[in-house]
Amino acid sequence: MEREGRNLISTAVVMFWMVNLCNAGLDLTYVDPTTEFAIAANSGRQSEPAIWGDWVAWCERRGTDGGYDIYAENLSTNEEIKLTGPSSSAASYPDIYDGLVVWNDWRNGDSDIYQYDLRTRTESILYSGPGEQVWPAIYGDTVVWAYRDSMPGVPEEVWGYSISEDEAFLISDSEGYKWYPDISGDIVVWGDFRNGNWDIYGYDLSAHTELEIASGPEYQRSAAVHGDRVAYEHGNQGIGIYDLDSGTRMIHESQGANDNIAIYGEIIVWGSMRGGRGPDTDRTYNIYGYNAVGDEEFPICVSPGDQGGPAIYENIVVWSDGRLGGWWEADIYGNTVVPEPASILLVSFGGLVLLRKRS
Ligand SMILES: [Ca+2]
Ligand SMILES: [Ca+2]
Ligand SMILES: [Ca+2]
Repeated sequence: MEREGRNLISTAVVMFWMVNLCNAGLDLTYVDPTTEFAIAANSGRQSEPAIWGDWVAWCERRGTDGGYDIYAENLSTNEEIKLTGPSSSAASYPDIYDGLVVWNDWRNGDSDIYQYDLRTRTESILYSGPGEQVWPAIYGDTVVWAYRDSMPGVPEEVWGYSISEDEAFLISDSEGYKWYPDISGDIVVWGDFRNGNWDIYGYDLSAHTELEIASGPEYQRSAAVHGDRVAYEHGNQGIGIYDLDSGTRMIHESQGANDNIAIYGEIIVWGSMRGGRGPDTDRTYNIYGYNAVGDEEFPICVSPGDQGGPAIYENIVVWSDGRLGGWWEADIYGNTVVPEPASILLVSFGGLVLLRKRS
């Protein structure tokens, strides 16, 4: 009886210690290049992947017809679906949340927002209005996008749309360009040129207040949000991480042109060109990750050719990859972020020591 009690205590102590190890930031992260997998390696160009749950959606220029369509694949069943109907040939920038894929689509002349429900297998228009609605992002009941009067040009407004109320609403029409909005919960973030250089602004949909997230002379254009954490491009010097809850900020120093930031939990991913572009094959775009809790950067894909535009859901990272035929023949690849083997050994070793002490 006493022995059983001791074993229980040992187990509890080991588990407590393992939890503490994780909380102390020792759950280092790692991507094993040998577990990489191709998701869409068709002819033509696959790019701009988005991921939620088992589904990955992307923009595809298949073959040589010049049309751009949206496709999706289920990573568990390998089922692939073409989401855009026959009348579309100019669709791009998909995003996905809980089985609903949204994208911008020029089939009606100017860009509108379309949607495909993977649960009911139906495509429909989500929002059609004059001018160019582009770069949609979705979370729950809300879709956000950037808006410009006409092509070409950089958008100058950020809009939101409530799916349940079938109503669009203005989020920001402040002076200056706006860049790729993202949304998580009630928080919308985007790159903003109102101050004469790129900064990061945001909006709290429940408090109805605008948020100045990052400003100053640095080039801060690409931003992403998940929960309370906003990650953003901090010039060529690194990645900024701003905690909306505590108001604290940290800069992870990482030299290179960092762009296309995405975030899930404590993991931030981005495309980076280090050392400037040149004939040297080392100087191409690669995918890197950063664990904000463990304060550790790790490579996700540094294969030959350009890798860019990553997206992340839980521990799965997907990206567009030009290793085989260059950027215009790019494919979609993915891999998983796992605990680094060394930290698994450390946790196991700690547990072993405690068990031996108790016996
Ligand atoms: Ca339109
Ligand atoms: Ca700035
Ligand atoms: Ca391809």
